[in-house]
Amino acid sequence: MTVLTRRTVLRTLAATPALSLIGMPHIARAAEFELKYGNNLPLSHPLNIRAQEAAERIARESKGRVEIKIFPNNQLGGDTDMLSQVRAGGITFFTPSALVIATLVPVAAINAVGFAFSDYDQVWKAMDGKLGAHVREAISKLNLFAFEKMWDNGFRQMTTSGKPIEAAKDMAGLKIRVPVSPLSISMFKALDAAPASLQFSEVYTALQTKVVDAQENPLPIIQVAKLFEVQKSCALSNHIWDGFWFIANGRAWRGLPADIQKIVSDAINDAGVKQRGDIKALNETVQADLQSKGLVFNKTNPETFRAKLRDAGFYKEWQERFGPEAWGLLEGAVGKLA
Ligand code: X2X
Repeated sequence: MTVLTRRTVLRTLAATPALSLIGMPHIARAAEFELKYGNNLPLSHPLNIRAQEAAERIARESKGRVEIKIFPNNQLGGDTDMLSQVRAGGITFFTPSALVIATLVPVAAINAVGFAFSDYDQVWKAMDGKLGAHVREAISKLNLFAFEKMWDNGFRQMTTSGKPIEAAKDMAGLKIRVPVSPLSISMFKALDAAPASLQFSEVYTALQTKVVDAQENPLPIIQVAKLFEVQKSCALSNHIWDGFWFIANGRAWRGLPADIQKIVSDAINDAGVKQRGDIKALNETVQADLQSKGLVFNKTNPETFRAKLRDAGFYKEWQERFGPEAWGLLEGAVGKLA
């Protein structure tokens, strides 16, 4: 039998986690619902800042029953991997861009038709209205749940390490990275460029090693992912409006009690609306910031791009691929396209 001297007692106490000394009620318990959320953006992007806030609100309002663990910046793999994981239930939440979820749900790319939206008023009216509802319905058929409020990625702009892009003719033969999305490939082929699909996780290195010369993304992404370090000029083309759908694995979502579902969806949708405001505010300052870091900006002539897309049959092709209902909803929001 061990005789407990004062010394051994002290040593034992010192090696024991503090919480267990205080007693049972204080021992940290695992949350009843531990939900994982993966995304492809750096922590400093408004999407991650607002998602973190939503996770804290959800923990508070559910009194600790729900814990959402965020895996930012492609920690769990690229977009294609996270899309499989959210379908299989390995993660509960994912925020694919409309372009990316369109590999599963083709109609989801409808908001990304080239030069369709002219401003944010049109965007949010359509995505908070019938067009967004139509896409969410299609997403739900794949046993995924899409929260009502779409999050903002932004109007996409083109950057290059070569000569500036000013008009459609400058696209000829341009090796440009685009997301893994049929619409992006089709659009840049119609512009006579040489598009290559890469997951976002690979973009910085692909530009740095000159596997591609150009890429296209909204300015806040170019800023937080530091793409200005490996690109020279930026053409303000506004060629696609892109947003993120906040989606959940359908089975995991339906498995949550109704009161928890309400807490989670209220927090996520509110955070989404705030995130739109963050991007709007960022849009006021981001160009000056990128300029100060050496990126050279130029305007483009959008009519040359539109004419080229029209002549190449891009609008006609996608009108057929999306079908009359979705195309009608898009044109209802933005006017005639084809
Ligand atoms: O991959 C991209 O370019 C990004 C970050 O904009 C998307 O998620 C589509």
